Amino acid sequence: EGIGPQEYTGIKMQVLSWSASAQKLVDQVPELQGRNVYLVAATLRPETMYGQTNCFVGTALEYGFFAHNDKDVFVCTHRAARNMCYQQLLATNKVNQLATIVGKDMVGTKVLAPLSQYQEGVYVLPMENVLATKGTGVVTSVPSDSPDDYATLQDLVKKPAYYHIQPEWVEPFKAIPIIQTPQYGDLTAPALCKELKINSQKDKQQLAAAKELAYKEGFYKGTMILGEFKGQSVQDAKSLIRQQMLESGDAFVYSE
Ligand code: A2H
Repeated sequence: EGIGPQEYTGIKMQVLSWSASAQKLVDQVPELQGRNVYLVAATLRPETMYGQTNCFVGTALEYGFFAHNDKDVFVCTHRAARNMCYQQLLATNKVNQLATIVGKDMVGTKVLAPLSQYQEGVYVLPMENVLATKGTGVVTSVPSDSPDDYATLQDLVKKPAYYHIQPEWVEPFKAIPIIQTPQYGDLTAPALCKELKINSQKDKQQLAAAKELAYKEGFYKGTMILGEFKGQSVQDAKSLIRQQMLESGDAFVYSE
């Protein structure tokens, strides 16, 4: 990692319907009744939000519920909430955790991913390599442009029972072409995973290489092929899309 703070875009993914286990927990917390709850994901690539197909949590990670204001509650790690407090993103000066939930209990929850082509909602799914020490612990998934996301989804499609998920939470949500590059066409991550023979999220070394290649090619040579900034370079579109999401209230600036 580089030195100095990393500036992320926090993406608010509103909960549309909880998984059965999460619903049970939420029902027991008076402070959560009548409020909008959002899983918040930290991303470095806001221009890819058109291609969101799901979001990922770590099954063993602990998440908290934290009030953002009177109406809205954020779900993220306690560590992220502490950072958010310092950045005046939460309702209180000190971290006030309203409830706790383990990642596996949120799997199967349906959330609204802003800008996604799947506006009826997408599912919360498990990822093995979600770090507790980075971002919010919630990762929004863009399999068209993120090799990690694509490889993880391939695992889930191949072994739904092993991962304790329903095939319907994954299979209908195909990768969406959103950015074109000279080298990899309009589905950069699938093309790179094929080229580097990546078959699983467990192929960590190849994934690190793929991540680097995807980022460079996408950022320096990519063109948007979907959405309001279609035809513009990724370099130009990135800040425009980010700004738009900040203004609409679908996103916020989050640093660490
Ligand atoms: B990125 P950096 Cl399309 N654990 O968003 C593991 N990965 C995490 C994480 C965590 N706790 N928190 C965030 N991330 C992911 C989009 C994306 C991302 C694309 C392509 C590449 C990419 C959609 N997923 O990241 O170590 C998030 O995934 C590759 C670098 O701080 C976030 O941006 O650089 C990125 O890693 C932040 O990683």
